[in-house]
Amino acid sequence: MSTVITDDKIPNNVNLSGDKRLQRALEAWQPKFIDWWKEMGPSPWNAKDIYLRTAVSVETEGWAHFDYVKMPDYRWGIFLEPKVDRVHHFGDNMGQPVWDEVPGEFRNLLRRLIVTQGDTEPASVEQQRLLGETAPSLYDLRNLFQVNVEEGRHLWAMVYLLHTYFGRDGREEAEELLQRRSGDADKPRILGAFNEPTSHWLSFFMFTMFTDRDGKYQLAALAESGFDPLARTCRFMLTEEAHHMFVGETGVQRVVKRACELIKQDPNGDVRAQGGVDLPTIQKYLNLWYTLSLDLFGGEVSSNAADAFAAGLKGRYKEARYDEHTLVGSTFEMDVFENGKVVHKDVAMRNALNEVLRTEYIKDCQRGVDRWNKTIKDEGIDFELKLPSNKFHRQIGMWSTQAFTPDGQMIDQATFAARRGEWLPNDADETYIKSLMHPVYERGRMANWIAPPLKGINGLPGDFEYVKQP
Ligand code: BYC
Repeated sequence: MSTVITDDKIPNNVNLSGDKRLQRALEAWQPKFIDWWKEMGPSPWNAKDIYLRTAVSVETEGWAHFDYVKMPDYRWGIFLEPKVDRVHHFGDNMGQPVWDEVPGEFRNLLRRLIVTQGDTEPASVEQQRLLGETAPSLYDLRNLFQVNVEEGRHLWAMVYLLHTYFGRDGREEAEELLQRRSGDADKPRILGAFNEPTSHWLSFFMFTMFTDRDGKYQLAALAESGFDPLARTCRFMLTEEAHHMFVGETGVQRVVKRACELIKQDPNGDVRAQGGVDLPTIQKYLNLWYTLSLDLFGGEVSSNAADAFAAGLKGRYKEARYDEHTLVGSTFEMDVFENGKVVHKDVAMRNALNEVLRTEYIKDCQRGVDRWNKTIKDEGIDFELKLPSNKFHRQIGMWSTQAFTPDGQMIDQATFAARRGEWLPNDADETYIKSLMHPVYERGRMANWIAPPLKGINGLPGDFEYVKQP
């Protein structure tokens, strides 16, 4: 099962050629995917040689191959972690063998989870499609494309599941994944953050820091699934996801570092006067992308989450760390919004599982922000970046009906509207950040608003020609 077939049209370790019908169906989807890539991906760069990592197996050592490749020729493959004996380890079916086929009663629930996951992948490529015009260096340009092609592979991963296990419905869903468009009024992507513009590199770094990190937590929860093909698929996707968050966290860290350097260079400590991104503006973009990403965990109290856990389809982050796995009768202590007031109370655990996952995610985000603050401190600057309250600027869930300040104070909507531009990027901030975005495509050079990376990709130097120039 783990043998990789690379000479097929679609590289895979799932013995695709052993199921001719499925192989034909996926080979029929492949040109539609390529058409979508050419229309909605980073099209002007399709003819360039990019130094990319391609997944070639699921072995821990040596799973990736690095070489120059033109993006439309990227070998998007289907890779599942090898099958091992597993039983349901949470929910109502604890101890029963995991499923290799979709159980009829959970078909819709499972399809919805897979389609929602799949929809985010092409959405992010669409959101980022124009960033190649303004990358701050060849290193960053290459990282953008690495993230893009791997999101494409993650789409393949979900499409494989839809085609293999959901028959005609699955094939229709796979078509629709290529038809919805990020930000389109008539056929938007499913989840909020994936319809937001990512129109410059500061947003890209915040997106890969915060939104890709939602991906880590959602994939980890699905990697626990009692639907074994989904679990095995998501486990391998997590391997690739780590680099995306690295791009985000170190990207922001480099912008922060440069801001600190420019504070010291300017007689008035004015970063903008020196052509950099000032720390208060970085805070606003952090506020924006963090809160958009908090929404991706769904409502705080959710019967969907309870159903998915009970069925054994979606677990908690690293389920094995917990002592109890049925969660019947247990509760989670959290803030809820009741009769216009914030109340701290116990909520039935199964219904609180979106909040449980979000709580783990928040801790992980905080670790990243702590590292950014260490950079600021090491530069000798007195400033601290902060994660805003989980109630601030929410559009999904119980906090979405009420306005809050970034430190969690309840306020009326008029006050929020009047102060919004202090907390979230305003038009002037957007205009300013966009004014900094000019391509820097000479080897080893970096835009003025960002510090160089500590090291290059795959042990190569920072001034390597990551994207071949004509
Ligand atoms: N925007 O019971 P509720 C990634 C909908 S990112 C719009 O509160 P539930 C990646 C919800 O669909 C990871 N709608 O929440 C990152 C439902 O609608 P219906 C993606 C939203 O269902 C970067 C209704 O509100 N993976 O991989 O428990 C680059 C009530 O829902 C939103 C997944 O999301 C929203 N933010 O949880 C590339 C995993 N939130 O059904 C990739 C799969 C909720 O009533 N998805 N709604 O019409 C899930 O597990 C769940 O669908 C969610 C929602 C966690 C998203």
